[in-house]
Amino acid sequence: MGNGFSSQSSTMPATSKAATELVKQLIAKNRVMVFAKSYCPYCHRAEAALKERNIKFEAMDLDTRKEGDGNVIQESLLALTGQRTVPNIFANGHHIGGCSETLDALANGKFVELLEGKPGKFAAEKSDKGSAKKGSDEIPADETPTPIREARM
Ligand SMILES: N[C@@H](CCC(=O)N[C@@H](CS)C(=O)NCC(=O)O)C(=O)O
Repeated sequence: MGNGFSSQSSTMPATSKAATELVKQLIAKNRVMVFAKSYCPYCHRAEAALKERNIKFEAMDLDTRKEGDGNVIQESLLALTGQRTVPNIFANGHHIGGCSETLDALANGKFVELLEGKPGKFAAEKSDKGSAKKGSDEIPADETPTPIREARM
């Protein structure tokens, strides 16, 4: 008790649980979510490609988090997706991959197809905090957690 994460039966540390929950929320609540690092050229390239196509996205730089939990978040991303590197990009709840996969998916139409199609498993895993709007899979924008930065450039 005390930190809101106690009494879980899993062996995962509380901090990892919190990070995993945050990651899932961000993926579920943002049509396009980019986990990045501020100095990462692959991240800059992928974000530029999204911008070029007027695809709006949210991004989080793991290396500049005031909370200092970037490494834990990166571990959570690895556990969820099998991918450790950044950028780690999601569209409509689907894991796209890194920069290369994103550029490929943008070029061959798969990205937009996933974006506009059925929500992926990460969207479906959004936590139910009791504020679900009836009959809607849309995620209320006002529930987006805070630590998101504006798109670069
Ligand atoms: N092939 C990957 C390369 C991505 C990559 O190497 N990213 C570096 C940062 S620039 C990375 O994540 N390194 C490991 C780390 O920062 O923990 C892609 O296309 O996204």
